[in-house]
Amino acid sequence: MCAILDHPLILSLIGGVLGEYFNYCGGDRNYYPGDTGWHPDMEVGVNFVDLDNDGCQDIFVTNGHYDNAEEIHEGVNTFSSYAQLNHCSLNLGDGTFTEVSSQSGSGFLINKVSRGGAFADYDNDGDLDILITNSNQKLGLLRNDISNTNHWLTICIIGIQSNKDGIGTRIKITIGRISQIREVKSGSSYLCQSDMRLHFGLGGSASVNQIEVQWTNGLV
Ligand SMILES: [Ca+2]
Ligand SMILES: [Ca+2]
Ligand SMILES: [Ca+2]
Repeated sequence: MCAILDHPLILSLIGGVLGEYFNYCGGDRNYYPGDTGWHPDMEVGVNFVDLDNDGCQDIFVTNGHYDNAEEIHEGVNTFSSYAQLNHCSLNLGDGTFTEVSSQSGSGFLINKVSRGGAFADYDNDGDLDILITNSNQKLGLLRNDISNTNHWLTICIIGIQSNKDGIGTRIKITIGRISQIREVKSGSSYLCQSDMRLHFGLGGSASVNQIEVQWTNGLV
């Protein structure tokens, strides 16, 4: 069974927009929103991240089979491959996604046994970049060159009464009638740690109307 189905957040979304994404998650075949066919992928790491700073969470998926290469070679699993391609779908903000992996550069054309994804703006140019962990293979670092004019906001939480890293702190920003919520986490994806600074895409807005901080001790 695919690990993502064990996550209560994913379960709550299956009946909604993302139901399309998880039509079949038996470990061998999946369908990416905006794409036209089934893929023999494992979806080991499913990550929600705003890669184009438009304020809508996109989906980045790391793929690589659990069955080892020898089992697949001997015919135990004849449908999938051990190494697989990773995938990215952009959120169009209207309840649909478009699958953009084939237009996203050479980093998406490499078959590896990927496990997890970590996200940080490592070059501090305002967009989130992607670090990919691969089983018994070198890491992958994908620099985000999407280069649009969207604005962004990055918030670093430092606790004084709550824990120093602010883990569990929830931030809500509001622009007009639209709000976004992020929570400081100490781990994400499979055995990965993303930047603990919270990153918000603001789209065309250069400012926000309100920032609300809900600390773990209850203070707001
Ligand atoms: Ca986005
Ligand atoms: Ca960047
Ligand atoms: Ca960039």
